[in-house]
Amino acid sequence: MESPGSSTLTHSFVRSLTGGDTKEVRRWNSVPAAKATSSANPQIIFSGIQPTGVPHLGNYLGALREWVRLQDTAPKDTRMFFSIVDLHALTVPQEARQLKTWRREGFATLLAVGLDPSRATVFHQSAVHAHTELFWILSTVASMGYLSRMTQWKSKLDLPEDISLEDSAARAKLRLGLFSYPVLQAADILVHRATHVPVGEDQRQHLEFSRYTANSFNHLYGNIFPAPEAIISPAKRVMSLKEPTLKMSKSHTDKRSRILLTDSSEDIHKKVKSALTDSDASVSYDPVHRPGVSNLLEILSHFDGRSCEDLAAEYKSSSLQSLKGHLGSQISLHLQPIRERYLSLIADKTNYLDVVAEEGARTASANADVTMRRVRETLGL
Ligand code: AQP
Repeated sequence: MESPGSSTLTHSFVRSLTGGDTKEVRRWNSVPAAKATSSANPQIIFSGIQPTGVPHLGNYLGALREWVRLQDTAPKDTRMFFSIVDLHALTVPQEARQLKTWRREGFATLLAVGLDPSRATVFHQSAVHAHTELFWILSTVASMGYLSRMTQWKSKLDLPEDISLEDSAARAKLRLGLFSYPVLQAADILVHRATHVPVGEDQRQHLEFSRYTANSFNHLYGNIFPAPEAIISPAKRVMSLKEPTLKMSKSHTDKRSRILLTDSSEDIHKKVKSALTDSDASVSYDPVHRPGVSNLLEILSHFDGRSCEDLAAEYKSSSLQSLKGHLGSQISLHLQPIRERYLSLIADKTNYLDVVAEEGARTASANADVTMRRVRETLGL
């Protein structure tokens, strides 16, 4: 078992995670050197994605692409667990047949983007029962006050951010599962003794809650859990193509607001072409006053590697239309092999996806059981 807080990554590994972002590197380097990576103390990476629709470009740039980058660059003894977190999807009502399809499509997408089951464990959350057992145990230490201040339950219910649990509208709409969602997320992470969790910026608050809950448990019962560190992708928040002040999301009612990893080149071009910008036909990078065109530049920079300012300077003398055309081509080019792999995995008749999922669940269960044995013993169960 890793000692709590032992979470330093090597310098070059971190640089590759952050695309050379020195601020992030400094943050990593500020962790005490005495606890640096060694084979006696390997890192464990965990992350998940909800099967609430086909993953989109925001999920890809904010999470999935980073997972693959970690898989390909992490030290050999780093263990990795990536999950289709299907129990989380139940925090809003789901139609059973639709959820079943999305679970399978989500799983195929994780393999299509490049996760390699011989290197990373890929599994469905509901197939590993230790997640829900630890959820219950952590809920006995989780702070209600902290949960009530979190934003996700409010945004999912279309309630204002400053609403409190005392409000009658909140009490009428709120269900326990949606409210306690961050506790299950903490259990997902802690049951695997994860030291690092690669996510998009929107998950930072949940990661802080996981660290807080791990500390609360450790304080009461002794050092069981490492405090997990967030690895925030350089693509912190990819915005909606139709409402560029909101993040791109699977559940937005307008399908043209997101580019799916399975979209054809024609669909990608159409969606980028119809992206909402403003009345100014020129190109400049100004996220506050020009969120639409700035979002397009940001997406392009995540594929191109150049800064948004450099790209804006290049497109200053040409048109917004040519920026959109180039962006559509770049996205199509990058997503085409993913789409092809995805289509062949979904069409496969050999039960390959089921076999990988079963094997993943076995490996993840074995790892989670190590934690649960220790937790049960500590609690006297
Ligand atoms: N727009 C985004 N930009 C950057 N990262 C994003 N992520 C999601 N949207 C963006 C990251 O993707 C990972 C998986 O997210 P999720 O599916 O578990 O949940 P979510 O954040 O709630 O994603 P959606 O698409 O908005 O789903 P719905 O509509 O169902 O709520 C996470 O690491 C997340 O940060």
